[in-house]
Amino acid sequence: MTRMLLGFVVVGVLAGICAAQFNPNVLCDRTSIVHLFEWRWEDIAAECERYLGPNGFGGVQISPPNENVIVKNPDRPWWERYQPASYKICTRSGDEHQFRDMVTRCNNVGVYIYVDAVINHMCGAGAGKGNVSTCGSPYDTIKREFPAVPYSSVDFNDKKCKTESGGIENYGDANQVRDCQLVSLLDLALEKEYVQSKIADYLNVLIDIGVAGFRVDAAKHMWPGDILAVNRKLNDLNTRWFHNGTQPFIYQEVIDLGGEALSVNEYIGIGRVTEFKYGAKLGNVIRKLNGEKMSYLKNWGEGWGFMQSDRALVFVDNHDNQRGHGAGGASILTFWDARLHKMAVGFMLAHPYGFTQIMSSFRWPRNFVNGKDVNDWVGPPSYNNGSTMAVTINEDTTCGSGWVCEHRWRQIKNMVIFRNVVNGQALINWWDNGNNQIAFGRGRAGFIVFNNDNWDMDVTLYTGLSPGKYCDIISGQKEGNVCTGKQISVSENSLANFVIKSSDEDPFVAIHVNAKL
Ligand code: QV4
Ligand code: CA
Repeated sequence: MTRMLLGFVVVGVLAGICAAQFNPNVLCDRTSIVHLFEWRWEDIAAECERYLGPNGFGGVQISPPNENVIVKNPDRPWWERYQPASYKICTRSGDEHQFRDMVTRCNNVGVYIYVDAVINHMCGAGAGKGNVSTCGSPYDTIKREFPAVPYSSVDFNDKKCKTESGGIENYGDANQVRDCQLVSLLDLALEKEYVQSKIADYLNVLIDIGVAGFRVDAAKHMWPGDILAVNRKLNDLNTRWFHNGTQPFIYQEVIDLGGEALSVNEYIGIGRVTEFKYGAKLGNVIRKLNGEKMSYLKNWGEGWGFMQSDRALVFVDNHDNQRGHGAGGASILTFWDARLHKMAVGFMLAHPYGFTQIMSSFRWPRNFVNGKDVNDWVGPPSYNNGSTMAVTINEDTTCGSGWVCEHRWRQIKNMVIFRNVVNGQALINWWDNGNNQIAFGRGRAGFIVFNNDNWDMDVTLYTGLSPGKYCDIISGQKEGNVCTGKQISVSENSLANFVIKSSDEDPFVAIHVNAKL
């Protein structure tokens, strides 16, 4: 209680200082987290130790760890995990023992765990009565009973919702958006102290195990005051890994592309908020849709109508909009458009705006019928019995078995490191050609150049870096005392020549002080 009151004071009085639930809680030389979508806890633990820790990743967003109903039609879709059956830690990703082991091992190498918290609703109304759930907990959606929590009919919003169908019919009505069912998912009465307590109990179990924060799923469908009430009940983080009095990082999923009955501004006092305009607009720019050009990125950030930087959680794509769910539509750049995706992620990680998240996906048999992907539901690589396949690692460090592992792509991994190296440095020395060739520096620590025009680029630019030879971390990287890709010479007066062909595999170049020969 006192802690939250304090939180209020901080928000009100010391605005601008990143405090409490706005702070991602990553180690101070780390600046990004990766969403290991649908990964097993065992694989995440191994990935923290063998890859994420050594390469400077700050943390992992995991898929919902609580028990969900098993959906058989279609066959085990990824989205069944957004249909809770109870708060037991028991899913296709693993059981509680494996979860604890993951959190401990990741925390021990300074890579923290962020839980996708599905607290707006339980499963869909159509699930019926049974115990076909990942841990066998029973449910009865007709009677609205979830005895393993327990929740009963009084804990749902059926009376509060005023639409005839019981579902959200009009997104222009904020009451419907909060009190009615999102795609028939049983909507919890979050204003009830009892419901808030049950949710807080669940989140506190996770906090005590050692997680560092939460993605609040479907936050737009909950009243800000109710989310705040849940936050007030949360414990401080486990002092085995975090400083005394550290609050969980909160980032709320609110899709606000403008023109809705509610806005992200209602949520930025509680914690960070997903800035969905970011990926949608960056996709337009890199795809050159609607006359957009990279030179227009000069005032990227608040200048584009985004929320304030220290409240924003940003990504190029997420698990929804990479497959046509949620918002953003056709402009979103995913691993399916690898070359443009890498440029977008490269730009995001070089630019100081927001707290950055990398998407790490699994491949699915995409199949467009009349413009819609009829396989948008397909779940993670799995065996016939429904269990999720292990992530395998190829000799060249990429992943196998259908796991895409964008975070292991050299260009992306190296840009995660770039962001760490230039952390806190201002964006300076902007240059552009009025079209799609741009360049900018981050203090005297790093410099990046893009050529998204259809012609070759050969320019000499002021980099701000000290003289010497640097390895381009996109076409290669520094290994020992050699560059495996392009090498860039910075002169006595900080100038460097950049040649980027429009046909280059990746038409951008990035250098930083830690990649100097
Ligand atoms: C369907 C119909 C309903 C009908 C119902 C009848 O759509 O109109 O009433 O059948 O039973 C799945 C199905 C969906 C089905 C629903 C209930 O896709 O067709 O309803 O289950 O059975 C994910 C998926 C959803 C999925 C849901 C639950 O994206 O397709 O629904 O999980 O399994 C908005 C929100 C935003 C949301 C985004 C997708 O503002 O909050 O849509 N994003 C988050 C998550 C997302 C998740 C949810 C919210 C729900 O990122 O992954 O939805 O937890 O923009
Ligand atoms: Ca709701």
